[in-house]
Amino acid sequence: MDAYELITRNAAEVVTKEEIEALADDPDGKRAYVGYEPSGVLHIGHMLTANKLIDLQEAGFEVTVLLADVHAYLNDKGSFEDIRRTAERMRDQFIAYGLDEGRTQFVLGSDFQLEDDYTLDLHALELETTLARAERAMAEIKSGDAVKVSQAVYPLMQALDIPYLGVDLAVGGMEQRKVHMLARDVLPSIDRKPPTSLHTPLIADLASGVGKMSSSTGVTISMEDATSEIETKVEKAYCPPTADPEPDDEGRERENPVLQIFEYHVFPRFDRVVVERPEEYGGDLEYESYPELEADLESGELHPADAKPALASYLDRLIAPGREQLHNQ
Ligand code: IYR
Repeated sequence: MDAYELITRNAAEVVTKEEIEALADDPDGKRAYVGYEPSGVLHIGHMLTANKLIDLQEAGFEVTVLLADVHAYLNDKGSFEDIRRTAERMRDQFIAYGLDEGRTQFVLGSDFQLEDDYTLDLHALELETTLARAERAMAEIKSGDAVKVSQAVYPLMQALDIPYLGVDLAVGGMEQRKVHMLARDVLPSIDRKPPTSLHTPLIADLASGVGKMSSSTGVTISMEDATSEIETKVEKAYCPPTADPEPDDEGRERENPVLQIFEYHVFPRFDRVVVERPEEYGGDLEYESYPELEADLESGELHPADAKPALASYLDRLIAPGREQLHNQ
């Protein structure tokens, strides 16, 4: 796979294609980052962007993980002390998950976001941005219903992180895209260049296939889950024999989360996927790429009842090192 393909595989969106092509021409020493609000333990959402960081490391990039303690605080995630403690624990879980320890720089937001220059640049961005724009950027990030002043400061700080961390590429889930678009528009006003970004897809709710999977509203898979919990959650997952299900009774779009997890979590990390099946049902199936598995599910060759235990077993393998790490913490 060439560098451009590796950088962009499984991305829902890149901004812009030309800028990513330029990075892919000479990726060595380029730097990419993802920021995470420290909270709880790693879950499948963190793991999706981490998979992209692993792709980028393989393509030659240096990686920064921002443990965004100040952002979590602004988003009402708890006391600053608690958030800091959670951040320390997350670092070890990312390494256990597979980020290259020697080539991943972990930075706490509070290490640079409270400096004078940063604060003054932040105020300059505040002058350039309407409250309505900041609020729109936060629509899929903010917690709670009420709009607080902290939520208007939040996306501007996220924009400013990009030049302050000196990164060439900002990575995030699709829910981050409006913040990155705001950053593109507003950073030139303080003589910084508009950032290049890459957004990973959102995985649908496991049980219904509707909306997006979220630890606050539905079932998610986390590093805390025991093998048996993963098996049960996947067993109950929505998995019609198609990658393109019909909308539900209320007309809401649906996805097949089982296939999405195979595509975005399993195939990027395993060269070969084996679905075990008793001899009388045709014996084991082997796949070297996601489209082959999708085609077999759609044709009926692969039954959801066989695909699900295989998915649970690969997910278990992906989270086992992190689970171990948690037990040792
Ligand atoms: N908004 C992210 C957290 C975050 C991301 C980046 I990239 C930053 O520079 C700062 C914060 C979230 O929703 O978790």
